[in-house]
Amino acid sequence: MKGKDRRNGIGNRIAVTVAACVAFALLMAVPAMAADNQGFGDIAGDGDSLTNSNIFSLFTTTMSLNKMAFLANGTQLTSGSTLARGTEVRFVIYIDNTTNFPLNDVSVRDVLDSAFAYQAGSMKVDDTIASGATEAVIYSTVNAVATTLSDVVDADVASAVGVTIEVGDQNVANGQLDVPANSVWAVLFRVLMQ
Ligand SMILES: [Ca+2]
Ligand SMILES: [Ca+2]
Repeated sequence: MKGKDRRNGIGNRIAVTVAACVAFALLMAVPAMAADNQGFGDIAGDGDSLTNSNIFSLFTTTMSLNKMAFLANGTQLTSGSTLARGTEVRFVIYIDNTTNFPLNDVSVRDVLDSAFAYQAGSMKVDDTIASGATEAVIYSTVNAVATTLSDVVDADVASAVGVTIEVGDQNVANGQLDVPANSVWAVLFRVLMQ
């Protein structure tokens, strides 16, 4: 179920940008695509005098942005749950970088519906978890981070201004967000249901 449910009736929206590309949250990872590259030529016009280069293959894959929600006691919520007004919810957005290379210059945006009141000073991030971790481990790790980021736009990677959570520097002048190779990056913030 992780991150695959788009039916968020309260209209909470996520957008992500990786480098120059903008994409909405994906249902699932796109299978890896292969691309081959090979050079060939000649010597004095004689192609037989110069063999073709080896074929160099590279693969691409699309990363997925995932969202989870938890109660303050750690109970994971399913999308569509009904909560009493005043309930604290901890949202977690994460990317599992399954590649052997870092993701450079990632940005994430989450515009909160008016039913969610962002709790000032509640933003935490973590990128220390190995790729493939369970959602329970991702939540418990980022929830246990002791240091919160500032809500203002400054040198750290995240901000919460009005109803808009911004991570990375594509839309505002936060610090740049890079996700290490073979690692999960996660952000957690708290809201109260209105
Ligand atoms: Ca900040
Ligand atoms: Ca950037």
